[in-house]
Amino acid sequence: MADIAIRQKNNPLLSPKDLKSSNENMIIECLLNPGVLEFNGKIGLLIRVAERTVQKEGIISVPVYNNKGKVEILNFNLNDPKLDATDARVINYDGTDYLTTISHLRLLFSDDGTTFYELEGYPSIFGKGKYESYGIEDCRVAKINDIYHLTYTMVSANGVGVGLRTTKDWKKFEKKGMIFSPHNKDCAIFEEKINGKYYALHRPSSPELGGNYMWLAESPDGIHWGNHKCVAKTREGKFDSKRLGAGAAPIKTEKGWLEIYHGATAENRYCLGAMLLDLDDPSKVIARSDEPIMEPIADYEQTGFFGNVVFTNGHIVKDDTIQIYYGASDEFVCQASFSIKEILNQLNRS
Ligand code: MAN
Repeated sequence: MADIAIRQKNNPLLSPKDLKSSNENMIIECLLNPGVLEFNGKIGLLIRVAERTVQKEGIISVPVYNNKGKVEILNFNLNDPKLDATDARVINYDGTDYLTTISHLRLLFSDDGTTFYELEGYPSIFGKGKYESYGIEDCRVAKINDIYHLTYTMVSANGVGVGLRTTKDWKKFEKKGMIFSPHNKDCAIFEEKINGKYYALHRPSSPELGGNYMWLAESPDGIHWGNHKCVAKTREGKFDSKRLGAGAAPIKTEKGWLEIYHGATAENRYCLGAMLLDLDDPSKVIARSDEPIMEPIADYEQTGFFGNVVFTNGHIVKDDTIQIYYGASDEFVCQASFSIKEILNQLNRS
């Protein structure tokens, strides 16, 4: 079997019932896909909290932020022929897509890596303005020198793009705006410069010609990005046949930059794979897993808000161990570990 993840026995570490909703009109539907950071000797998870409005019989209600940053609720009749509500994550009404939940990012800390708590004084991060009116999601955290770079998905009716905010203390944040315009997500910035330039993996989507492929961009300042190159495409018949996207910042090893990524099939089965990028020129892929290094096989990975999903965008690396935090079934936050050596061995065999 290809799955080489060692799952934490206390999984799931966090479930929707473990946190309080952001206000009394909302209920937490899912906790998922945390960004991971180390700060003041603690491990921090920047968890995506997806909330939904309380539902009434015969009606589907969806939340959106208005221009003032307040949640507004839109109601649609379930038997309205203009409504398509077949996907748990997104509905379509008369040609417009709406998310069934709206996400914000909540910071939790831990001293042992498995028990997490909220600390007063560290605010949640909410979407604001017309490019985040459907919320913000799936944040990657890259620490460059002493500055944390947060790259996250900005969601609105205008499309899905990548936003950047920076912070040093997790209390004050600087907004740098949208760094990759729609449709784009899954952006992971490398934590050190290569030959004097910043690099980032990102995932534009080009449905008519091309696909959901992983790209690399470079930048002189970490804010303005160019010289885009396509580094990895979907592969027919494999676990990443429909889409793939970067996880967290690539890990520097002797053999190259190791990137753990997610790959999905047309049936929306999300697995994790790995690829190795050249240390000097990360647009060159040296090796890539033929089979996933992790698959949704535990019951909490198969059943939940959106089942058959393991999705990671955050980890801690200690010597040979990568401790990933991941979203399972788009509902739970879990943890698993990999040996770097073992991943590299598996890549060699591919
Ligand atoms: C999207 C991602 C995640 C989510 C998966 C699975 O591609 O952006 O937010 O976990 O779908 O639903």
